[in-house]
Amino acid sequence: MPEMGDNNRIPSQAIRSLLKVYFIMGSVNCRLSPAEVLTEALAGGITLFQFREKGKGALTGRGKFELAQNMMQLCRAHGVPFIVNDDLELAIALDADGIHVGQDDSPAGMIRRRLGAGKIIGVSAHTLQEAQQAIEDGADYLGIGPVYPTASKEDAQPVNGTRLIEELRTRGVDIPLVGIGGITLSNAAPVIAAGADGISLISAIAQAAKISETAKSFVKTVEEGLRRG
Ligand code: TZP
Ligand code: MG
Repeated sequence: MPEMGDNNRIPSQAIRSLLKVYFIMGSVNCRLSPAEVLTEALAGGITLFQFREKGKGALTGRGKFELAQNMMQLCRAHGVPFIVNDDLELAIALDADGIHVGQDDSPAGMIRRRLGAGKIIGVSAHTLQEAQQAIEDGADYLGIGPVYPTASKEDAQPVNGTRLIEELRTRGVDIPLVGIGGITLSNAAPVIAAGADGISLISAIAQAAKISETAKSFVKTVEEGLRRG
C-alpha cells in the first residue's frame, strides 16, 4: 500500500498511479483457474486488482470468502492493493485495501465511516451529478463507463464513450479517474487521451491467450498515453 498523506488518506497522486492498469476479475470471468489468471496478470504488472465475484455461477458464502482470501494473498505477495467489489462485510472481514461500489450500493461517506480513512473507496459514476456526489461523499477515485460495449456486465448502463471523462476534466474536476467497459489494446489510448488516469478491464486480460504479456502491453500503452498528456 502507498504511504498515507494528511488525515491518513492515501494521496491522490498515489491513487492515480494505482489506476493505470486496474484488473477486475471473479471466477466466472476466467478460462483458467482464478489463481492462474491473477498470478499471470500480476507478473505482467497490473497496478491494482478488484475481486468481483458476480454473475451466473458466481461463488457465494464460504467459497467466495476463500477465493477472495486467496486472491488477496497473491496481490499482497506482489505489493498490489486488493479491492473488493460491493461487499463491505467481505472487505472488512478480510481487511482488504479498499472497496468499489456502484450507484445502488451504500454511499461512499457511510462506507468511509466503516472502513476508515486509509482505505481506498471507488465509485462508479455515469453522469456529472453522480460524479459530483461521489466526490462530495469522499470517494478516492471514480470509475466511468461503459466507455465501449461490454459483455462482462449484465446490467451495464448505455455506452457513453469518453464523453463524461472529457467533461469532468474540462470542468477542472481532478479526482483520479479510470475508464471501464470493453477496453482492449486497440482502443485504450483514447481513454487516457480523454483525461483518465488509467483503464479498468476484465475480459481483455482474463481471457487473453497470453495473460502476462497482454497485461504488460496495457501498462506500456497507458504509460505512453500518460506521457503524451
Ligand atoms: N462496469 C462497467 S463495464 C464493466 C463493469 C464492471 C465490465 C467491464 O468488463 P470488460 O470485459 O473489460 O468489458
Ligand atoms: Mg454494485
